[in-house]
Amino acid sequence: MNKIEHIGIAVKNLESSIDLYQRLLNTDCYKTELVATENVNTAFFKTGENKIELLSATSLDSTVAKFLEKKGEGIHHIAFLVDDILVEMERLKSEGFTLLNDAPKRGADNKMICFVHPKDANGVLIELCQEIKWV
Ligand code: CMX
Repeated sequence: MNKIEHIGIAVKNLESSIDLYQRLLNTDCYKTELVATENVNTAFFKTGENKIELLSATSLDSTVAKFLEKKGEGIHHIAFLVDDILVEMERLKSEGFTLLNDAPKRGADNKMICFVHPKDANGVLIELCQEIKWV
């Protein structure tokens, strides 16, 4: 795996959290995006080379809504950039990790994504992501 691509933070109220993180990081949110397939609204910040993704739920059955109910607001996942998501998924499967999707799916910020179950990673939800290249 390559560098950490972003850290995802689950928040109850995206609008007020955008304002809070703008003041905290002293930088503007550069993008908001609805990811309908994941039932989340997202907002992205850049700090140097690093990215923060704020996530709020768009429905009660969203995985983020469940997370907020169980654990409250806070770090939801760590995303790693990979060169080839299919190769990395095969490697992790062969190492015995539980992948939460059989095939890469389209995530926020122009990425193909796949998740590793937090039970297999010391309680941390891991996301693999690969930039979608348009031809
Ligand atoms: N980080 C750490 N632990 C988590 C977690 C998270 N983000 N989400 C759930 N868990 C824990 C739960 O607390 C629970 O722990 P206990 O068994 O100790 O209570 C355990 O994982 C299983 O949770 P669950 O409630 O039984 O199952 P869920 O229905 O909540 O599903 C998970 C959990 C990880 C399988 C589901 O959240 C999932 O598929 N996540 C991947 C997709 C996703 O999170 N999408 C939103 C982000 C999209 C984006 O970034 O664009």
